[in-house]
Amino acid sequence: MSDCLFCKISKGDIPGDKVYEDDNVFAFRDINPQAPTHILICPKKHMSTIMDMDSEDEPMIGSIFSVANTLATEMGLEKGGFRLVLNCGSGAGQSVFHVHFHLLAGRPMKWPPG
Ligand code: DGP
Repeated sequence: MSDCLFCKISKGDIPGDKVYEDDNVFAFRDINPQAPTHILICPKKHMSTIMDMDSEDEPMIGSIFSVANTLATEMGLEKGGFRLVLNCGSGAGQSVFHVHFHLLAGRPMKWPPG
């Protein structure tokens, strides 16, 4: 989508500190980190929220979990634990309407999240 911030980062039209990219998924560091490690993992396909998903998107969403696994392994996050979070809708805190998972690590995590 031409006016989507994360689509622009995906295409390299605006800068993003990318840590992973393949044909379907990309990941980059959050501009406003909420933990020592804060990475956003996104599908390249533009979807505003997971409510736009259909069954053909299931493999791609599965790939996002594989990317989280890969990054957590590469960055040594498993021992300290990490959180994978998706906000759906402004009421849940979503501010950028391109599906993304937050990978957060490096500090104690509280439950339930605020
Ligand atoms: P959410 O609130 O769940 O929609 O998360 C959006 C995240 O996107 C938020 O943690 C801040 C981050 N963000 C917003 N604009 C930019 C940007 O231009 N670059 C990067 N790297 N992250 C951004």
